[in-house]
Amino acid sequence: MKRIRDLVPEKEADFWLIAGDLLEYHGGRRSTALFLRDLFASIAPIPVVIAPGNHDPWRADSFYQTLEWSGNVYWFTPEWGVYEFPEKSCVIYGWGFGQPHVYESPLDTFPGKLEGYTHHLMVLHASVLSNSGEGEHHPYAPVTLQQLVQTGMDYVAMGHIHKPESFMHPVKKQPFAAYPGSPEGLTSKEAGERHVLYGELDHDGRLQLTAIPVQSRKIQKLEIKANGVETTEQLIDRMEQQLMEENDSDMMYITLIGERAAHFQPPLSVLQQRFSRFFLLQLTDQTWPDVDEDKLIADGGVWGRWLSKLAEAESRAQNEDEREIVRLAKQEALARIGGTIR
Ligand SMILES: [Mn+2]
Repeated sequence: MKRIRDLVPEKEADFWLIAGDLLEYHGGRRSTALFLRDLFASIAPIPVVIAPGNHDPWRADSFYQTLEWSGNVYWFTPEWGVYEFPEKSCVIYGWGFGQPHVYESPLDTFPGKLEGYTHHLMVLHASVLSNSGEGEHHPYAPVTLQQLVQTGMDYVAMGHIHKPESFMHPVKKQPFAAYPGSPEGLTSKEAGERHVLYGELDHDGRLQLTAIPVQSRKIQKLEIKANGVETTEQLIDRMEQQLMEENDSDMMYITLIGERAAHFQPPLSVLQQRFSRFFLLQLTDQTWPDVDEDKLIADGGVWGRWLSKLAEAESRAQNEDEREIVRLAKQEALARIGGTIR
């Protein structure tokens, strides 16, 4: 949040638009809200314009209403709001959640644009419905792209979806609405750089949107091949080489893959300690041992019979899904068999 705040004077931004889910109504701490209050006050008089979302609805007992915020902080509420900035010939429209669950389109009640201004911006926490009809079953505050276009905005700053996405205006052929995505990765699905969007709107309504990375740490998903590895030291060497350039501050989700020596099982707790320099390290072992299947089957022991049965299952498989299940079962079986080989 501080890095985002610092961008405001650095870019000489006219407005800081925040499209909701800024903090949690349930479990959000007063100290977090006070931190935000001070942060927003520190850039006064530059306006900070906030549209509450489903996690931070505009409720009488929310920090938005119980704390005193500096005069440069503007709120939207479940009634459509309009803030006029005549010195910039700009109007900012917005709507906010009043409670966590809203299944209607807020744009159904949009009162329309004001006359006499050059620039029209909107801040909105909503779900843009995809044309394919995919996505959540009961999306919060569902809006269509068509509805957004009809508002006639130059730009709609959107929140709710953690994955960055921008929407092209069908006539102007330029982005006119966008989700910046979460500025910090929240789960392992939100890997890599995380951004805020910096927008420049010129007098003819041309919009330039730039994604600026702001994350404190990156979530990184990596695969490391353990092919041919026979000792812990060999594996550590290989991991060191691959992780050499990675930042300590990052969160590493590493999957070990490949066919390794049957007698060698990667010692995850040792590796965990060895690479404890990372802020977080989560190791998953998906290697499989180089078991000599033909020999085991020829020997006729219990392992051989297990593998024969899996081979039968594979030949009986009716389609690719079934074959995939057998392959996964075989990998699992080989891993267990490998664990017993000296
Ligand atoms: Mn949300």
